[in-house]
Amino acid sequence: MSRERLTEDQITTGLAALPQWHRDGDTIVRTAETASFPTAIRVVDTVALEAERLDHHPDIDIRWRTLRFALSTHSAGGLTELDLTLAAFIDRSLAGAV
Ligand code: HBI
Repeated sequence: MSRERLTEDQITTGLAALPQWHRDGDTIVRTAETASFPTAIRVVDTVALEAERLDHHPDIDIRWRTLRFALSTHSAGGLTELDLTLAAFIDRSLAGAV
């Protein structure tokens, strides 16, 4: 998967399919309230395995049941297809956990 920095148009198009995420400069961010702390940790574990598979890792903040994910491609200095792909995976992992 490409680590080429996305254009503004590509980012806008990509975020249209990710309504739970918002742009913060070169990062996209999502928070979610999960059903319980163990549920939150299970989501993080699922995401961690996919992050390893993609060799692309989110910043994750865990506060009781609230998870905050932040994605950016550090090596590209901005957003890439990897960020959008992992964001969609995180959304799927959260479905049924919130
Ligand atoms: N995760 N978010 C993010 N950004 C990167 O540039 C990155 C990563 N995980 C591993 C990784 N890069 C390695 O492929 C090396 O580029 C460090």
